[in-house]
Parts: sequence; structure tokens; C-alpha cells
Amino acid sequence: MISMATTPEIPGFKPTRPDNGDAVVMERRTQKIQPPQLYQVVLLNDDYTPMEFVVLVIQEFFNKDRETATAIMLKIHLDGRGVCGVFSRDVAATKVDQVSAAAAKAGHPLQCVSEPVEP
Ligand code: TYC
Repeated sequence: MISMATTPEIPGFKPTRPDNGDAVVMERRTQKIQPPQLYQVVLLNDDYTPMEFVVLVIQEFFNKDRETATAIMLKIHLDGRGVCGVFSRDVAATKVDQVSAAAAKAGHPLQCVSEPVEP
């Protein structure tokens, strides 16, 4: 049995077979792969969670200094929501779980969500 040579698969190239069955030309194609989607972790305002608790959460889980954490907390308090950090999908999901668990354990209604960053 005669085996035909297979055309190599090269990302970003399209093989074009000539009519005569000879050489294969690899056409360069525009790159289609996209960078991974990033997710922002957002804290939501409520009327009951103490400001100090929110500041501590932002310091602890988002590695912010006290001044930055206080500024983010006040923005959430005034605007209703605020971005605490931007992460890969898995890390963002973990942050949401950690913050939600800490809030529940302390008996506060603090809500934390993650959402895709707009391009
Ligand atoms: N609004 C809350 C208060 O006045 C403080 C607060 C800030 C709560 C940010 C949640 O994500 C939050 N005690």
C-alpha cells in the first residue's frame, strides 16, 4: 500500500494543494486566537455591612493598602458598586468565593460578583 504524505498543520497557516499534486503551499492567515477573557471582581453596596469590614476585605483579598482600600470602599458606598481587581476567570471566581464566605461568616450581607471585562 502506498501511503500519501500528510500536510503538516501549522497554526496561522492554511495549506493549499496545487492541481498537479506536487508541493503544498502554506498560505499565511491572519492570526485568529484571542487573549484569554479577563474578569473584574466587583463589590456591591448595601446598607448594613460596616465600612471597616469592607476596607479589611479589600485589603486582605485584593492586596490593597489601607488608603486604596478606603478609596474603593467609599466609591462603592457612593456609586453602588466598585471594581476591586481584574483576574483570570478562575482566580476571579475564587476571590468571589473567598469574599462571600468571609462576609457570611461575619454575618454581613456584602455581595461580591465577577463579570467579564469589556473589550
Ligand atoms: N453602605 C455601607 C454603610 O454605610 C458601607 C458599604 C460599603 C457596604 C461598601 C458595602 O460594598 C460595600 N455601612
